[in-house]
Amino acid sequence: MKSRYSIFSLLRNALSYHENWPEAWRSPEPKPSYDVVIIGGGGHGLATAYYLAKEHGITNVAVIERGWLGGGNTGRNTTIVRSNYLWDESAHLYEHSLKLWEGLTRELNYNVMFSQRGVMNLAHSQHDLRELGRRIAANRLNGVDSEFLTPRQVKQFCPIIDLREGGRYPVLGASLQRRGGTARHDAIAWGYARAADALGVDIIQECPVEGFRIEKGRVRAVETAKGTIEAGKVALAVAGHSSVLAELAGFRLPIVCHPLQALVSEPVKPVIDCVVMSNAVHAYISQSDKGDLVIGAGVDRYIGYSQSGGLPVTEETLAAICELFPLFRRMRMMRCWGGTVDTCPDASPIVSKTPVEGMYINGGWGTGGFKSTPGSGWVYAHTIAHDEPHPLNAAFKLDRFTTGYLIDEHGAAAVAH
Ligand code: FAD
Ligand code: PYC
Repeated sequence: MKSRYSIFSLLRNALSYHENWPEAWRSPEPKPSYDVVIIGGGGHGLATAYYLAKEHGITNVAVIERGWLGGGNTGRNTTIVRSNYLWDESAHLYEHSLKLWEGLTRELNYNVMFSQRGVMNLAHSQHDLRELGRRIAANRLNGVDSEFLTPRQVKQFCPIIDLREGGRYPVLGASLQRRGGTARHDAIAWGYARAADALGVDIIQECPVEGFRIEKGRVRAVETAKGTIEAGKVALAVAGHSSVLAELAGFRLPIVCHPLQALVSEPVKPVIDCVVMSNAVHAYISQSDKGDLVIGAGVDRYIGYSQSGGLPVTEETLAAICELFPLFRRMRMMRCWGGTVDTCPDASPIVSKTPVEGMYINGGWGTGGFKSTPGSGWVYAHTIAHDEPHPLNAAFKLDRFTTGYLIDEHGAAAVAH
């Protein structure tokens, strides 16, 4: 790998007019059979493949993607990374992920542009203040960096925010996780894909999975647009399509899908060097290295599989952004898009075995699965390799919706839904 990506090859490629670049991963035809077939070539599926190969020596693995790598929510999100979740189970899982983020560029030898610029969550009411206060205390008990900012400290940390009295959304304080930040979403898919491919994983794009062969309660094969592929184990990592695939396998999930949308502005010089989120006003903002403002909304209340979202949500979000940041009122918006987020009743994910033997599910990350990509892949690989969850994901089982052991993270999700 070293010689392929040396400084000389970097120079050669830089001067090649973007022609004859080596492929970052192969595009093989599927083999008749694999030890593990992972369905879904988003960050979670690709990270799982990488950690299966790297941590568990399982390399006879295929990742089957119906479209292109990262074309789902991985390439559609606003890239916020943080670990300030309320309950111990979540804090440990997301913090494990954040620690992996901190070494990921080096681990993958791929610049994932992880920028720990700090994530601030605003409080606009006494209720918000109490929720943030409780969460900051819980975070600190779990060793997760988290601090409270007074309005004056909010202004110091983010000088362009408007805190004048009488605003529609008065800021009474904020939580700050300084180790939180943003990353490049495509890079996470490409980096894991290249590293998994180098370890022998087959990545197969434009290959929708259309069904399963299940015999005596055990999965034996997946039916795909490129034919039947036998599989020792099958791992779902299809985010907004989890329920669709589960139905094909004959079980139900407590997952509801909503459109979640985002938009970017025209690029401008650096003006905001942190991430600001406000659950209550359904808006969050950061600035990309290219200069665009990256703005996101709360979920659309309507259930659906739309990847575009709707104007009423965009209007509400931009109204809030303009109220909090009046200097953005004259900015032009360039593009908006949506993704399909798979939400569980407790706003926590499922990383678990399923009622079908040999089949596993990783889904329900809803509005917050980008930050967890490395950690999720890591624990999912362990679960598949050992046929048992790792202690970090033991609580995120499918049966918690019948045992009642829910992990309610609606507050920490920080995106209204
Ligand atoms: P995906 O990237 O969606 O990958 C699933 C893949 O499965 C897709 O590529 C899809 O094509 C494939 N697939 C589906 N059906 C089939 C089939 N039948 N056969 C084969 N392949 C199939 N999270 C954060 O932590 N921070 C954020 O700031 C953030 N912002 C967001 C903003 C928006 C607008 C959206 C939509 C989401 C946001 N999220 C955020 C959530 C985050 O994007 C997701 O939780 C995460 O990316 C899910 O990754 P994934 O790999 O599971 O899913
Ligand atoms: O989970 O931090 C998050 C998030 C931000 C925007 C969407 N999700």
